[in-house]
Amino acid sequence: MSMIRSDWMFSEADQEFYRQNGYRTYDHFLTDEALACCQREIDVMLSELQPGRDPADIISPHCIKRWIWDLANEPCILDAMESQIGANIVLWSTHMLCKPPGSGIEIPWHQDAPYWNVGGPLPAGLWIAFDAMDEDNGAMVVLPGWHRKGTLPIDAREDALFDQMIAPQALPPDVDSATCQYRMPAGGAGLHDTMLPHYSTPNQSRRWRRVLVLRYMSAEGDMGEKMYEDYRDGSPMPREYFLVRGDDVLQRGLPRAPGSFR
Ligand SMILES: O=C(O)CCC(=O)C(=O)O
Repeated sequence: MSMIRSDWMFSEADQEFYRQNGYRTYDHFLTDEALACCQREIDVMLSELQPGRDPADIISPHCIKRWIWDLANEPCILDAMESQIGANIVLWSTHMLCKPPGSGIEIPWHQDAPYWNVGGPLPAGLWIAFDAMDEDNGAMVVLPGWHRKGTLPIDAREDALFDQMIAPQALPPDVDSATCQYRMPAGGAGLHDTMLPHYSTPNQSRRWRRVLVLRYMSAEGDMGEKMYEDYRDGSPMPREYFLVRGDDVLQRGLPRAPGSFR
């Protein structure tokens, strides 16, 4: 049974809004049953964290957890990606971004694509909310329309995670009044352009803030290397590229699924 509501789609009107603004949010994306199931599964994941690992660390679990793989392969999600980049689609990353009550990292203003060591046509990142999101628990904030400004100058920082923060002078002087903050019930979602500037604050509420971002690309794109860590024991996990729809047009021998879940 699908985890996505049967009435969800990335309609022509949504696509037009997305092209203009660089994002599109939905209050209702996951079914109620899927939301409850995902919440339980995330609790399991949090209980499996390597001792000492911060629950706010970004983790990439699609080769570990079958349910995340299944979610990332939902046909209606792939349809939405296909409408942006064509029929040959690769899943190359998933990011779980949890912020426990009263904590969690601040993610500074950045654009996604310059970080990633991947190239070619990139569809929107799909940001799925497993908790209600608002200004109190560190929901994402975007700068509508700024996906069309190209790569913005960065303020290089020593910070290991986000060393490509957008230089403050590259943002509009009245940036706070030009932003849009994601606000949605648990089970909502948003699509954001990989060039759209965005940030998020720590979670100042007593509630959790748990999000999964799914990232896809065209099978014709450039596929660079990157190392991730298994959140359960810190063991290295090289990035893998999976052909989830269509053809391996450049005949790179792309697998269609992980051989097994770790
Ligand atoms: O969820 C957030 O707070 C930030 C997400 C993000 O930076 C991204 O999806 O690229």
